[in-house]
Amino acid sequence: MEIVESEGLRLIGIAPARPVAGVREAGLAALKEGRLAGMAWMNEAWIERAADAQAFLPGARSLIVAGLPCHSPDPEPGPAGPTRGRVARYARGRDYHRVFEKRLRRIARTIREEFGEAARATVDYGPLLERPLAAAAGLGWIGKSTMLLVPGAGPWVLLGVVATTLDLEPGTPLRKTCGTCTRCITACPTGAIAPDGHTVDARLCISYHTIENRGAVPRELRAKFKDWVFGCDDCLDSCPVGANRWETYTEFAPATVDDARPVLRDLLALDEQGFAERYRGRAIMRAKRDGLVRNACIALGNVGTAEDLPGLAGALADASALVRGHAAWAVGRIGGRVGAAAWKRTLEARLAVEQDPWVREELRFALEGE
Ligand code: B12
Ligand code: SF4
Ligand code: SF4
Repeated sequence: MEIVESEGLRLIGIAPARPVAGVREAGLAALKEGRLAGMAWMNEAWIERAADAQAFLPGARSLIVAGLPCHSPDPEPGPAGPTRGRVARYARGRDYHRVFEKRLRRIARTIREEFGEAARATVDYGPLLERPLAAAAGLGWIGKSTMLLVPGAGPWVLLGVVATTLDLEPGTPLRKTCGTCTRCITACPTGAIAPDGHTVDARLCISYHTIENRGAVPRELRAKFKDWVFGCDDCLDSCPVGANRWETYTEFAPATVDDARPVLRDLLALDEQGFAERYRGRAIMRAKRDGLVRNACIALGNVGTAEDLPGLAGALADASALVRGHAAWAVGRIGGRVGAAAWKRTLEARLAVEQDPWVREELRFALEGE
């Protein structure tokens, strides 16, 4: 696989381009039981296609599954300073979709040009369920967290696939399991991983809410989000597989402390233009400006201090109702913690002018408590 290795991809495996037994059914069950939450694009037709590589590339015989490592250590901002949030490790540098896709597309082009065979690449959003294919290729095994665990690297590997009509020797699935370990299940702050593992309920998952959810985050979940503002690595961080191996594709590593641990007040101050300037070319764009500022409000509600109240007071007047409602929640939470009296007056003043019924409800909740 010289063409693959020439792209700097070391973690590779080959799967036969056949559906993996049980995967279609597992995907449809997740949809039927509501575990895919509001990801409307993952409908029945998408799952049917994504479970069958023939729908992705008619006549495909082999799937080259590649992994890119993304385990960079946390930069430490120092003991004092403003309140900071946390970004999942995979999203701290350049958008992995772009970085990866470019390489996989070049591989597909080489296959077409040099071998005269068809080839098509995808990373993440293309219609292919990648983890079961990676397991079928022998790249790793699917852990109880539902992450693909690669020996030595653990869950810290991002996946991409090149489907081709080339006939390549497939790998052998590993005979490994998680054994009696249940660390990820215990570590998940919201109970999103099933008690026996192997399924994640996106409705409870911090990663889903901070990245994919375009609406309000259920109030009962917010306090469990800690300081996460984009994605969540708690189940990955708890995994003993690959835990001590810090290896990342250079472009995914944070260049500054702010890439990994953004100052939450700075996020509140972002307008559309500021957001685009700061996050262009990064996976964080997926959350959109209102989503990221909503997430910053939630994180501030959990870890913010009295010094964050003026920024949140500004967010109470944000153009986005989504932001205003979560800012109200955050003001109520910080106010309750620090006991400052002025926060109630801030909320009351906003309630006097607020028109949006949902934001009014959030303001009342913040004022009255549970
Ligand atoms: C939708 C999605 C999400 C959703 C739902 C996640 C979930 N667990 O279902 C949300 C937004 C919550 C999410 C979160 C994250 N995601 Co995501 N996500 C996806 C996406 C687009 C589809 C996954 C999917 O369809 N899930 C639905 C379930 C039903 O399918 P599945 O998990 O793929 O496979 C299951 C079944 O097929 C079944 N199965 C497999 N074989 C068999 C055999 C039998 C017999 C049976 C019965 C069942 C069965 O078990 C599998 C595991 O549960 C993939 C990319 C892709 N195209 O595949 C990335 C992907 C899975 N995500 C990825 C990442 C990195 C993450 C996060 C770590 C990001 C973060 N730090 O915040 C978290 C981790 C959360 C977690 N524990 O899974 C990586 C995972 C890499 C890896 N090493 O596993 C992927 C592959 C993207 C990529 N290209 O790298 N994600
Ligand atoms: S990403 Fe976070 S919330 Fe989602 S399953 Fe893992 S630990 Fe739980
Ligand atoms: S934490 Fe333990 S149970 Fe969870 S995926 Fe890792 S090895 Fe498996």
